[in-house]
Amino acid sequence: MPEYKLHYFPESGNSYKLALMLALCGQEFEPIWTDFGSGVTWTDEWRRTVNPMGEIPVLVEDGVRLTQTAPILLRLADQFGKFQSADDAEKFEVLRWLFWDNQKLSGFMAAYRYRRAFMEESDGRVLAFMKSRVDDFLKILENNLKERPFIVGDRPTIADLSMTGYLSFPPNESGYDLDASHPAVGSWLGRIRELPGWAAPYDILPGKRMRCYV
Ligand SMILES: N[C@@H](CCC(=O)N[C@@H](CS)C(=O)NCC(=O)O)C(=O)O
Repeated sequence: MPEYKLHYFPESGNSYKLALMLALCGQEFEPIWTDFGSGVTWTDEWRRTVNPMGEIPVLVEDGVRLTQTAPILLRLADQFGKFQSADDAEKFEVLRWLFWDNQKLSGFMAAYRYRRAFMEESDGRVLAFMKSRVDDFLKILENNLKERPFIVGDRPTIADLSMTGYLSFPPNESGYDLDASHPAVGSWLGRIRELPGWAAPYDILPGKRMRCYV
């Protein structure tokens, strides 16, 4: 079995995507807590030694550093034979939603939630713009999940694990009570929580937390 180390910080939904996938595949990892709030990932030293893209998470697999959650999830799905697509048509769908999630849902939700909950001051106009984008993306997700139990059909795939990344944290951080505002999304999150081995973000991403202002 490969040996994994995960560079992460507890509030990172992108880190949670990988931690959750590893947990659901029965894999352990060594957590490497990163002081994201202090700006360490912006330093030349961190970028030279950990990730030139300046991003968390970084998964180290048998000493090899891997970044970008979408290709990492694809790789883990192949390695462990779990949460894969059944055929080429489904693979296209999984990729389509992974790209959408990275650019739209997770991309905006991550930045919106971070500014809203973990920054002492935030520009109200920036927050309002980001929220309007997140509102639209959640509507798209809700409509998709009204039609099917999981993102691309009857079974969970890595597209589901990617998209739950930022939606599994306590509701006060994002300000969205999804069970009330987006019932199909809320039910889907419930189905994900029932997967054997599921764990909540702050239970599998341990260590010092950032100050939460909301
Ligand atoms: N597409 C990337 C997104 C990673 C990402 O944006 N990570 C955040 C922390 S959760 C980050 O490091 N942001 C720093 C920045 O945007 O400069 C992935 O899937 O790994």
